[in-house]
Amino acid sequence: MDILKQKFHTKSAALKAELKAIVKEHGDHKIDEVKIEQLIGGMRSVKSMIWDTSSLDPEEGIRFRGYNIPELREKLPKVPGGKEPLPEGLFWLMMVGELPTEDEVRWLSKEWERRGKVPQSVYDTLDSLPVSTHPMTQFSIGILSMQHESVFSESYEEGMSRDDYWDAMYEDSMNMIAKLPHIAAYIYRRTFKNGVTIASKENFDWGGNFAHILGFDNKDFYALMRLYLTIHADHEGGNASAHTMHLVGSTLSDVYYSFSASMNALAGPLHGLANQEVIKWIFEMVEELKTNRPTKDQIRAYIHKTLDEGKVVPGYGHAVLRQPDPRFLAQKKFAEDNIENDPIVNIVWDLFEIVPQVLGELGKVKNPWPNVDAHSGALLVHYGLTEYSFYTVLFGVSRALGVCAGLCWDRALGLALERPKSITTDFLKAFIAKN
Ligand code: CMX
Repeated sequence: MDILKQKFHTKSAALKAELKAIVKEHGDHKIDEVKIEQLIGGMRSVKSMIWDTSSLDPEEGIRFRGYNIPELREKLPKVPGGKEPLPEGLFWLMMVGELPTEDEVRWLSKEWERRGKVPQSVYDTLDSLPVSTHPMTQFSIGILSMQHESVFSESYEEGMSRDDYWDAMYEDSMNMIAKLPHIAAYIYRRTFKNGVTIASKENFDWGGNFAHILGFDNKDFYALMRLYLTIHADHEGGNASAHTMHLVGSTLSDVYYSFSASMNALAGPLHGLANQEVIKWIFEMVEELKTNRPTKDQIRAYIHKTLDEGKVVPGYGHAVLRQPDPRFLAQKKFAEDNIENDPIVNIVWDLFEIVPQVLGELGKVKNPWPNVDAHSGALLVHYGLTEYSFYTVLFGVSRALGVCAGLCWDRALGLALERPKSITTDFLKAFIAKN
């Protein structure tokens, strides 16, 4: 058994026993109540699932196993001489709750390199789709087309014991994560670069190699990719892509079914697709104003126009956060450290000053601050990755780390089939009349 799997098994078996005892002793204690506004308003803040890999505080933002983003940037292993954390290290942390050593992270990079070969049938499936197919659709189909390789599904069919679910889920998760950059890069190159693909570098890290096979051989872009893949990985369990993974996986669907579904949730413009929408909206502004150095008054007027047309300002607002997203701030810091006077980055920074004022004046937006998607596109554009319909795929490759770690834990803890209770509007009206 490999070193990560061994540690995961020891830790998860202990927590499983603890949870069993908690249910036995405290199972009937209430932890939350549901208001009618939550029932109708997308279940905001209803405490209803276990998710240990990260947790989100409305004021402070995300912590991964207790570490915030500045702490991760400092403490996670890096490439020699590098400044940004390796996403492999974050996966290790989410899986076992401990910061990995340099050796452990190097082992994981090698392990994903070893498991990374994508079956030709996946590329053939992708090639059967029109190149105009949205990259997220291609990504979801590419993931699902690997399902026949699932160790979990095969073992289940052969009569696997419930005690072994975690083991098969670990194998599937490691295999799939290793392959995702290759599938994503293939989609990028077939869609935007005439199908000319680039061979992997040997003995390279997962994020650095992803940047390389996308076609961006620049050490700052490698660093950006490592940071990007780290900060997008997880945002506790209730967001749409994580919750979808958890829900679909709870039926004992394997990682390929679950993650393909998760990516279909990420593809919505109120969730991950917002990263494409932000840059599209900025490009449209630049085109309409015929300048990539608009004044603040011009930007303010453009925001008002967007709102007057009944649209949302992409990249702003959040269902849980009530402060600027630390993932936005981490990307801003990266730009401050590495990029000088880039017009699109400057627009993003001007928006950061103006949008919260405008949204605040509306009086209804609970969080007028930027989220992760408000900054990511400007950094990618700076390094030449301008094809914004691909951006959500990058988010998806990163999100796999958090939701796969989550799914391994779900199966290791023996969490149940998810099945909340729905009610009819007649039931609701009768309840109100009675109470
Ligand atoms: N622009 C305009 N109006 C906004 C807004 C924005 N960015 N954010 C919220 N509002 C509006 C809502 O549409 C809602 O209006 P109505 O009452 O007229 O329906 C009102 O403000 C209250 O909404 P809220 O409680 O503040 O926000 P929600 O929890 O309902 O929604 C979110 C959260 C993210 C869907 C919303 O802020 C939004 O649409 N933002 C733009 C899209 C975006 O950036 N999504 C990415 C989120 C991060 C991610 O998942 O990647």
